[in-house]
Amino acid sequence: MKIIYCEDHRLHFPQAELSGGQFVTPFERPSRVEYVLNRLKERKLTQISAPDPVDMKPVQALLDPGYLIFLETAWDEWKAAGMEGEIIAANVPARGMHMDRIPDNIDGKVGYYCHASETAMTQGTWAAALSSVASAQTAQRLVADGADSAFALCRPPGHHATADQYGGYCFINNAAVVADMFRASGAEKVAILDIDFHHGNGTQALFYDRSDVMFASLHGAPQDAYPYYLGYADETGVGAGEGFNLNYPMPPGTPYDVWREALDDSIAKISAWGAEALVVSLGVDAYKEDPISFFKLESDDFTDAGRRIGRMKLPTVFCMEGGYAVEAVGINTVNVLEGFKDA
Ligand code: OKP
Ligand code: ZN
Repeated sequence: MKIIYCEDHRLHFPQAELSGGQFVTPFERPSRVEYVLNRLKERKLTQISAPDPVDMKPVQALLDPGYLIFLETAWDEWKAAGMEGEIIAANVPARGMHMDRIPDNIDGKVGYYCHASETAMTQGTWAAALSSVASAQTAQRLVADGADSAFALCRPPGHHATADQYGGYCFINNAAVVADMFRASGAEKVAILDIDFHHGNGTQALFYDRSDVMFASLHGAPQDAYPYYLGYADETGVGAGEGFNLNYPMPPGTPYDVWREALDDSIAKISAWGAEALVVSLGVDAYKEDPISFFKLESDDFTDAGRRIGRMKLPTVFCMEGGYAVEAVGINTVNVLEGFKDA
């Protein structure tokens, strides 16, 4: 399996994440990628290359133009306004306020384009986010050109980012861009399977009214887990998209046998629909030791999950999402890929 990775991810490393009322070192940190790279090498998966330059057209086609300009210019505006620290959203439009009037003040703009203030932006965030989506795009082109599968070692992750909001460590929705590129390269039906512990709210929102991209997400129930305000089972799509959004919220302590039933159900639905290409939002934070999650998967379970996904025999692009038990992130991620290849 070809692996695409860009070292520019390191340009995004905020000092601080707001967690439990304190600033802590972000859980989503550069070393996560190093653990995955080391494990890939240990397992002799060495077909690793850098991405081609980012192609902004598919990104612009999917996302809000004002949001993209914001991401590109926010740091300079923040500094020009005399802000001393990293960009952190301190205000967001709440119930009863205007949801569609964009302030001129950068502090107001940040809140408008952000949905979760744990996520800081820095000088290098935009470049890192572009390098992440570039890896996803290069992986997509390899698969569209005939490879069975490819793994984009994306960082920062993407599945919480919507058309016009960042948060949950995500800025550009890599998996969504890949799905749209599969549509443009001829696939009529594209599925996105999100096995990250957290609900892929951004991906759901981007395709909620569409019948050409099916979205399935296995995640911690919103009553108990970020992103809290989306991810219920009764969110099934709207208009033409009705029936094409599948949510599998699960409670604290969920073990693999329960999680696997959800996985099998999602796989059965994607297969029965006749998807022609698959994008996997590959987070490994369902792992039992993950510091910010509450499922109970063991490392071997990720191999089994990969095998089940591989049995679909679909052209597949994996996009890295979350996973914060850093020492196990490499093992669990590569287990999914090896299970997939072994199917
Ligand atoms: C991103 B991905 C820690 C709370 C963290 C945000 C989680 C973002 C997860 N105090 N809340 O889906 O792995
Ligand atoms: Zn996650």
